[in-house]
Amino acid sequence: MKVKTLGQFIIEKQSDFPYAKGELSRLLRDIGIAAKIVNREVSKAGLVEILGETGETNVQGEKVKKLDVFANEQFIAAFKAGGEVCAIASEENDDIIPIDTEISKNAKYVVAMDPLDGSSNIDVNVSVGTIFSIYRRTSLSGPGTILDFMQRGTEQVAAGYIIYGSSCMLVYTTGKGVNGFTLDPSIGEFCLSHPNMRTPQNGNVYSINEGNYLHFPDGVKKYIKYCQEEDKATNRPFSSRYIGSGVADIHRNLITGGVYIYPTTTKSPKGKLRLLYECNPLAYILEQAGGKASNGAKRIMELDINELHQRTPLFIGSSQMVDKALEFMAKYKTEEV
Ligand code: P6P
Repeated sequence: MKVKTLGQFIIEKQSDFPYAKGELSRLLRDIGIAAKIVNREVSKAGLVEILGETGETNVQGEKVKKLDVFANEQFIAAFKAGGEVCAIASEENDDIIPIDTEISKNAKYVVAMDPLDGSSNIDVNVSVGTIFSIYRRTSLSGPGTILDFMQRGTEQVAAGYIIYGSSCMLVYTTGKGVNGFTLDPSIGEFCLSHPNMRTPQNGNVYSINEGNYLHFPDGVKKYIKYCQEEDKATNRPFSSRYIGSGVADIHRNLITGGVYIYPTTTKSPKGKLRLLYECNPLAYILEQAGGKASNGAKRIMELDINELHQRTPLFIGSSQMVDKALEFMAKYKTEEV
């Protein structure tokens, strides 16, 4: 089979955007380069020097693992070197990172990212991932500002994730479908392995941390019981699959069909996942693959955003499964989401 690298694919698809003069293409290539470097370190994570914790905690109050810091630094360095980005928002940084270098003075884009999602799984060799979201800047010139990030998910220019698992995959969309690339370590290139990814309209996998069951909204409790009932006509009971690494769960469900839910809990009364650099990019990908993403009442990509690390409940995956869960949420609604 003829191999098509990420670089070849990006250039080929550039004609989809006649107005673009290659900046987005270069930015996507910069992401691919940083992903290869992070993957190399993640695959060595079993070695001592980068395992364990820095002892610091990030803005989420979570213990920061060295690989988190490494991944954050690699992507920031790649974006700065590429010159296409005027500001970065990262899960690892309280505030935005404005970029004001000579080569970025005409930068058109801002990037929001979770550099290493699921990092609590690093030490136990479970897949982790990077999630990124790209917007056109709204500010006119100079370094970007926080207002450049206060845009609804529908304004995204591109979004994607890298999953560092049994193989390293880059999955992204620029609004014309979803394509998946697998890293071939023998040539150090991401190669097109999953062209035009479509998620099944239905599935029989549900992903949720049932340890929080007692504190879930009634609609979620009822949906979980629905998933567990015997009913051959609808392939129930469904299978429960929850890795604890959102990118891994959502990537599996994208391919096999399924639904991932992180609802409100007492510990996370607004949900745990972040709207800007987790939910919106994942929502863009799932919608472009024929799936759906909601906060339990509203389309994720239409939610207003007014703070960088804003959290939201997330129901994402096969459209018919998300719809079913939303039916239960509407029927047993207790408060405005
Ligand atoms: P819990 C990882 O921290 C994450 O943001 C998602 O990737 C993952 O699905 C979820 O949180 C796990 O959270 O509370 O179930 O351990």
